Amino acid sequence: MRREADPVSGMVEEIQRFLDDGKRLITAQVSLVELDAVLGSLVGRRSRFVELRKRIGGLPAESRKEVGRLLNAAVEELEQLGELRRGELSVEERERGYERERLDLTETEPTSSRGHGHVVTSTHETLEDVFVGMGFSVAEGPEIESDWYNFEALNIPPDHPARSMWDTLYVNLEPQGKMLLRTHTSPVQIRVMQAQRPPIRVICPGRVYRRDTADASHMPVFHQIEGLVVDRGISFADLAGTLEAFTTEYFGKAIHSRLRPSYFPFTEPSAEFDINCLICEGAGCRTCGMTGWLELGGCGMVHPNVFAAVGLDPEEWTGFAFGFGTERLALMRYGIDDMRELWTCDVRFLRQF
Ligand code: FA5
Repeated sequence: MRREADPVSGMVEEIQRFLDDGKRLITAQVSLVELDAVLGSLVGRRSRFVELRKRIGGLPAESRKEVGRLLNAAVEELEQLGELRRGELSVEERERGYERERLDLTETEPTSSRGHGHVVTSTHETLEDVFVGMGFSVAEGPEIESDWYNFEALNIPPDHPARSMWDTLYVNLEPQGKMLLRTHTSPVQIRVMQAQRPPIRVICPGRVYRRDTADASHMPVFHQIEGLVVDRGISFADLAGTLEAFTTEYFGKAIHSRLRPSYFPFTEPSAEFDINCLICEGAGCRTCGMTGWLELGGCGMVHPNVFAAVGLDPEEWTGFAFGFGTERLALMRYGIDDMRELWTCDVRFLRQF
């Protein structure tokens, strides 16, 4: 037969369990926030203690006082233990905070090896800064061009002998058809004149492609920077003055430049723009082909046929254009004697610039 449990001793056992569980929980907490939550569930307003106290009312009257005293003693013990643990945890948390905020003056940052722009990129950027400072804006065009932009609009019809100087790779594209890797940045002149009315003062930097064999001053892939000025009453003197101002700004006052008569189908008259070879100082070396001068680019007054191709009246508008090789400028500026060095991508070399 099952014996009825004695409610008083059952309650006493439960208070003991409440005390044991409480002690274990309080000592197990590792943060003040968690400790507060545990104390709340043990002795707070909606806690195990409040529940036990309610149940004391259901015990026989003669044992209520004794059981109540036991419960109060258990609560007091848990509260004291809670205070003790709170003190310990506050010290630990403060120390952890000090540790976090401690400034280790012996700590060293590992040095990172950040790269920087290639010398051709930084040359373009410097050139852009110089020309923007002179009132030019910057335009870009596609590297794969049509025959019309690269040749015909520039007064180079299909049978023109100048085409052989600028031989290049042709590609078939959908839907454009036969296209070519542009041989110079001059097609961007055409695109700019189609897109905006004069006055125009623009530079066009970019990559170009030719069937040239790599040597100390040539590469099959290289960069140019094109310049175009169109307005009323522009003269050859404006061209010479602009190039002189650019040379002084970019190379310094000591560097001389010269214009040599030349021929380009899209300019008339045309000239080559040379500066003193900075490597041999005019004595002659393999970079300047023993001449003492290094050709930087071509220039001239915009040909009337080019104006006609873009619908500008050559009687009303005049202009000049120029095109430099960026690598040649970089060689000159940094005293590098072989253009191929720029393309070997040896970081020990590139790091110097
Ligand atoms: C032209 O490309 C003309 N479009 C320049 C021009 C623009 C003339 C506007 C008149 C008006 P040229 O083929 O000479 O011209 O090339 C211009 C410059 O590019 C050269 O002076 C040289 O500095 C550079 N260059 C030419 N070929 C190479 C090459 N293979 N490698 C590196 N640089 C080169």
